[in-house]
Amino acid sequence: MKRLLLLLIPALISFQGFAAEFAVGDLVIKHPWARPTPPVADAGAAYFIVDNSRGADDRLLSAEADISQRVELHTHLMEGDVMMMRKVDTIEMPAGQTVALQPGGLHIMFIGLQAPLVEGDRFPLTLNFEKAGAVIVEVAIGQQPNAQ
Ligand SMILES: [Cu+2]
Repeated sequence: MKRLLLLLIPALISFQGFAAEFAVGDLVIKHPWARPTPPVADAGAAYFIVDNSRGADDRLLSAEADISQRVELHTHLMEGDVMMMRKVDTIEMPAGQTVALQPGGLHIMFIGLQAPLVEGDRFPLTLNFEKAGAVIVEVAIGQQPNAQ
């Protein structure tokens, strides 16, 4: 029993250190984050960077989370003079490139939030890539990381 406890301690420490990078196949997903939402907000968004510098062409097919009724892939487009959000079917991850999901651009959209997104909280987000497969990343609710 004592031996088991000793083995568990390093795992707990590394969990508290919180890895802001998540790897799946040749992809590295960096700094998933979401803005806190006001108490009455119905929608929220998450952002991260995907480094595909080592891999072949891939694409993000969908995302899943249990914080909202729907999870969609979105981008921003200019329509006339107005910036509009639009649902997209997939997000391309070209070989040798780094793709940033960031405010004003590509993002993961949560529609029908079950509860407000609270600063300091985290939630799991499943990303389904066509080639690399599925990966669960931990989204940190707070301000945009400096690395972006
Ligand atoms: Cu959106």
